[in-house]
Amino acid sequence: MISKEEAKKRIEWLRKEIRRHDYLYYVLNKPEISDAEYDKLMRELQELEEMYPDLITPDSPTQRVGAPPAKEFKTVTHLKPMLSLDNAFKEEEMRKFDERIRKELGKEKISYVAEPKLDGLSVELVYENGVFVRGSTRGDGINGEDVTENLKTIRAVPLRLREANGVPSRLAVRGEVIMHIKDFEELNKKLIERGEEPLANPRNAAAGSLRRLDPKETAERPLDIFFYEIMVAEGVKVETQWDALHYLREWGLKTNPLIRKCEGIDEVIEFYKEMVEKREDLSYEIDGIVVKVNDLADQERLGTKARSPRWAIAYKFPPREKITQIMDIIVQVGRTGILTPVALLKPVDVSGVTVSRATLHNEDYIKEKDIRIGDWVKIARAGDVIPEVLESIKERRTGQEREFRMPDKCPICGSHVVREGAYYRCTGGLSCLAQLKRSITHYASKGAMDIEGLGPKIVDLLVDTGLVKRISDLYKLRKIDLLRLPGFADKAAQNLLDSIEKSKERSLDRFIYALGIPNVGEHMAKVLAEHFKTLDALMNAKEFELLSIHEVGPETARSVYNFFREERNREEIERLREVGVKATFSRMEKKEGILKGKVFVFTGALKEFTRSEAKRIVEELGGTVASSVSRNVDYVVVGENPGSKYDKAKKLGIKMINEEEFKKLIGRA
Ligand code: 9MJ
Repeated sequence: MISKEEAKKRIEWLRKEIRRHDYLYYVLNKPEISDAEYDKLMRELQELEEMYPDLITPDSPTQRVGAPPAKEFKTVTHLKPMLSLDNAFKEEEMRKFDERIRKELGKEKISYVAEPKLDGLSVELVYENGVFVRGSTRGDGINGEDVTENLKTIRAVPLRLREANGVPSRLAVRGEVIMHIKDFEELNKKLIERGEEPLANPRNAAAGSLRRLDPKETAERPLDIFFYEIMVAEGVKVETQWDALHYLREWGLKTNPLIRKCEGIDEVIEFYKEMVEKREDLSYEIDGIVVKVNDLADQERLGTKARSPRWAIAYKFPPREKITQIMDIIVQVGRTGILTPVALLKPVDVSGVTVSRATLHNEDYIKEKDIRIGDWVKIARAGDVIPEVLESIKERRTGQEREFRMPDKCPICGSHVVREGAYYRCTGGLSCLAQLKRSITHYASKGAMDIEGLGPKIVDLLVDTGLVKRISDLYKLRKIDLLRLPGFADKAAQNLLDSIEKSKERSLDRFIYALGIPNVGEHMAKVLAEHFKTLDALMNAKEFELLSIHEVGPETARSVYNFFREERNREEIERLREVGVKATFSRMEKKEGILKGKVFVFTGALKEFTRSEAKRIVEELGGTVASSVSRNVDYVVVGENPGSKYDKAKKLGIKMINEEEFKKLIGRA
């Protein structure tokens, strides 16, 4: 056993090293080690702390989750009021804002800082001598709720500041807690699978997740944070907002890389226009920009009104809402059998995208909002989230509208429908063709077994003609079967067979994800593969063993365990192995990829890949993807309708390639 003296030294080294990697990952977005290597450092630290519990300190990276559930949140008075912002919607209002400030300060041109306005939950964090001691929600601006333990579970919140040129004896900072759109969608999928209410949007999801009384539940929710304001910094002189952002970054507090210093209002308006476009590419939601006078002495002179500063304003984006009519309401059956009512709409353009369907979530939602077939309704689209019906406009009713009823039989297979919480579920399992089709589509999808050419349309054909009755049937398809199908020429048939054949070689983590186990997304599948190394070990794992894995919560452990207790799942896995699916563990070392060290930026739409697919491919090959163009970038991949990144790349003389060249680089041409 290692002596206490040695353990202490090693613990200190490990903590420092883990903090350094957190900083590289969260603030600089330039990780140096793989997730697995990071986990190894964490595990070693945990083991040493278990051996010598008196060496545990509250700011140790292991202390993120551990506090017991609270009965209620305590009230905290903020060190300084957390102000809200006035809104502007038009360029004209922004020019007036600028005019007023120039007049009051007697300056010709104002230096501003323009920031994307994150649509999340505002929080205050207090650090004393570099250690995180308290965090609270905005509340009414004066008093908020103490969510210290919950904030600690967010990995991007440092428990200790980086000691770059010293830290303030007391620091209060403001930031926004957000949930990324992809995480929000995965969370909703999970909630639906468990028969719980899904959340309305990423903002509500972030707020609801942070305000769980049990910090363990917050820890299971993927939250992120950006910092944007220093409220108090004792012992440090900060002169401008631009410097403040610089300090935040130095102390290890992540700031938004898109923030820009603008000289004069014209540059602010230029930034706004760029962000309107950029908004579509971001992984999180923004609802405008925040414009702040850069000079803090000037801010002081301008002062505040009752609740909002006179030196800042929110310049909001136009709402992504439209009014249209519901032509019909149909019911869709998802991969796990959940029935979702979907409104078929008279097509409308919502900020550049034609929308002809919108989700109605569930029967209760329709009842509560009294939405009927034939109603005129307000619909909204937010980022990549499926459009939803917000409300019906009762004044426009003619009396011809019809109420919607949930069917008591599955519209696809006729099986019984059971109610689970707010949801209805078809009991047909994989004998329901809708569930079977969606399971196969998921199995073949890019992040899973990546069977090129096996999209929803072909899956429909294969299932409807009876060629495929279960996933393993894919591997029994013959060319003559495919040639009988409409639209299949010799080449297409051969290509599909080839890609099905190739999928036998996919790695264990992809196979685990492809199985469609509730609560197991791409990341969790990697965690499980990394831990168990073989499919058999995973299949035979006991629940407690699953639970002991860092990152695996009780829901996931139970769901994985139950999945492998089902005889029909084990049988199907056996059949897949018999036809040659290997699902072997392969360590994906970032550093060995053919794109090792290369930095990519994407602009414009690609034909064959979504942004997240392209990003995943680059990362799998060892490269990284940046969100903006700088001198560090090696390639800018230019798709259709490129944005301002194109011009910037041209200015900096960075190599630009088209989609075809990109495909060659990644070995897919
Ligand atoms: C958001 N929501 O992103 C402010 N905000 O500053 C940014 N909010 C703010 N700044 C002072 N970037 C009051 C609110």
